[in-house]
Amino acid sequence: HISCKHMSSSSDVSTNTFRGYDLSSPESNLSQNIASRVGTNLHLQPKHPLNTIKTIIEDYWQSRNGFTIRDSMDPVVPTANNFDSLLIPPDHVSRSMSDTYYLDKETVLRTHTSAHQTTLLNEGHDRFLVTGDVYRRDEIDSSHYPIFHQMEGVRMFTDEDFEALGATTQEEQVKIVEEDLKKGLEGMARELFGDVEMRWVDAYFPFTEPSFELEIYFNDEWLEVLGCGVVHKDIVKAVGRGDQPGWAFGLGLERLAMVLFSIPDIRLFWTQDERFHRQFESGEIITFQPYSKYPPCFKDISFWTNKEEGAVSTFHENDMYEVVRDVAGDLVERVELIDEFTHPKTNRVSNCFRITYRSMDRSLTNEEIDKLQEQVRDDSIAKLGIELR
Ligand code: FA5
Ligand code: MG
Repeated sequence: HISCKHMSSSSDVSTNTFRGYDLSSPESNLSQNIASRVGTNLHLQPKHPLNTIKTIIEDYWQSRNGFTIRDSMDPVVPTANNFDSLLIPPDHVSRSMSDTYYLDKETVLRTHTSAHQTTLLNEGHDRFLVTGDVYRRDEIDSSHYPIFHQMEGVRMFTDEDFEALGATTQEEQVKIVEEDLKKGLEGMARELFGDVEMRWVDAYFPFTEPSFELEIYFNDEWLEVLGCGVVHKDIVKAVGRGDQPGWAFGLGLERLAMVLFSIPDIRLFWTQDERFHRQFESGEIITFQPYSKYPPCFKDISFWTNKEEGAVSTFHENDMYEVVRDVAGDLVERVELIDEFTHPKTNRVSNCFRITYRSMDRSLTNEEIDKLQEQVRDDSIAKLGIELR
């Protein structure tokens, strides 16, 4: 059962601070709504589906080689770890305030578990798995939530490994690392899903070369479940490993769990409803039986953004999603941009967003929804510099 652990987190609404960081500062874009969730650690709650899937994957890798397991590393990290040490360029979109939660200029909520790669390599670990909550400002729908969970795996190779494998040239070694990575991850996917169809897709990450994504065919669709590759040689050098290659992967636990347990909405991982948690008590892979859904309620909001042709635009859709999130929390199911047009004379840009309100656990009253919508309208004016139409 989910405790209210996050109530005791170090966010303080009255001073709008979090662990001493001033969230009202222009250097921060973190809301109390998100800050108060840090430390919930769904992946550590026994029998929670995220914990179950984490355990299956850890057991799989443990049985192949001894991996160091870390699952409680602090999600508050320096930008140096989340971006710089991974060779993510200074102008990369993932660094922008519309995508990432900043506490101050040089401190973020990690956007991926790769943030811990160089720390652990510098500590001397050769094989490790890191699981944790990651944070991204993003759209709102059934498969996107601002907090989700990743598992990172890294395995570095040594001279002895290559001698045993008979690889001498750098090229042969990289090939062997790549094959070991793919074989290991295919085995993991089979462990989870049985006999599934999968495919490798070439990908790009600044911190691996070459890079790949694994997709799994499920419910008539190809689903991207992880990114991976051979650790970039400049990172290997920077952590004092000379030119000995290794591999790394990062996978999304919710994505895998939604497929494995047939969980239809990502918000369900956060519910405290017994009708959800009772089904996972065995700690085994079961098919989730959805309980009755409460009716949705749709509300539209239209406004002139401050985007104008030729002017610097500061309005970003993710800011709108955040306003709705802060007001309605898990009572918002989806926010869609349903209409956008530019006024032919003034060049002003108009947006219309459709908000779907629905609780996972109960029926919402009209009064309650009207109040939420009114607050969304007020906060949009106050925080986004828009003009309601
Ligand atoms: C990364 O985060 C890289 N750090 C992964 C990596 C690690 C690559 C090590 C190479 C070496 P990406 O942003 O694609 O990559 O996310 C990795 C996985 O997290 C995805 O494949 C997906 O399973 C999951 N994921 C990404 N975004 C979301 C989201 N909004 N909601 C749920 N799961 C997500
Ligand atoms: Mg991706």
